[in-house]
Amino acid sequence: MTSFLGRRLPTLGRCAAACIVVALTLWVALLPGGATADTPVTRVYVNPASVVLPVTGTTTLEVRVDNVSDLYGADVQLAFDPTVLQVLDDNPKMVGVQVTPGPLLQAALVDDIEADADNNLGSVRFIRTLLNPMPAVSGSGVLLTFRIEALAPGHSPLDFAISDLVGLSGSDIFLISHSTTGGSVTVVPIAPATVSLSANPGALQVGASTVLTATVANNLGNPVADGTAVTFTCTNGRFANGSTTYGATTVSGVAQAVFTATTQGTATIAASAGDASDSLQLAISAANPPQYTVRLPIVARGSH
Ligand SMILES: [Ca+2]
Repeated sequence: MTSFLGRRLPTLGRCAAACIVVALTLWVALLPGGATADTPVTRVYVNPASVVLPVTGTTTLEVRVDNVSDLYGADVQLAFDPTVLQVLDDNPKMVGVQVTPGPLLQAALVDDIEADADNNLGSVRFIRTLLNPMPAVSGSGVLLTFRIEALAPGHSPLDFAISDLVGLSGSDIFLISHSTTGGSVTVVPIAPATVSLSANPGALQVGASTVLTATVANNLGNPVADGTAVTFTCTNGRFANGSTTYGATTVSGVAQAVFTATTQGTATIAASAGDASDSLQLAISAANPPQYTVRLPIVARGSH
């Protein structure tokens, strides 16, 4: 992929950067892929490499550069799945979604060509160069940081679409050979944290039915996602499927089941979702005795 740094720098029009620009453009053209014969000891990677977040969870990721020598500019692009996560804005005062430069490529004179994210395309782009007469930097450090929020369960890679490091040594400008290691984000559903079970009516006779309502909330106190599985169990009766176990799923955090009492006594009803559960007891009384209509024969008593 063509280096955006190489394409953009010539348009800057800054005298300080002019010599870098011309040489860089030539070097980018002469060194396709940035490969050199040197053994790569420099490393560009996402840290931490792997994170697991619940839906709505947030965390900060960084792009680090280790063991670099004479670094003068960088152009990196990370690709992610925008249906799984989004990048949060680090600078509300600017239009767009900004990421934050790290300390590695900091100096009194720098040019931030791009430091933002596109949450529609699923891209983070960071292009920055030091400006003459700032000296090149060597060592290890954070190139940029960005914050992410988990949107929906799934898995998103954080792959480097571009990772160009530009070095300056004396008057030589060159691409720095390095390895790149992307990252990954796994988003998991928020687990049910509480189940609250109720019955209406709360007492019944043998043969009568009651509606059981299980309200399931997550650890944030919000209704769990629609379709969360809830399992009802009972004694002294049966559910609408004729069994003592009934499976239902939530809508707006609520799942329901119909229980019919079959045996006088106390029925224990339970509902569970994930590791959360609740139970209640229902008093079941004997059915009313059947009502009979008795027709007595009418005996005519006549007079003689
Ligand atoms: Ca912004």
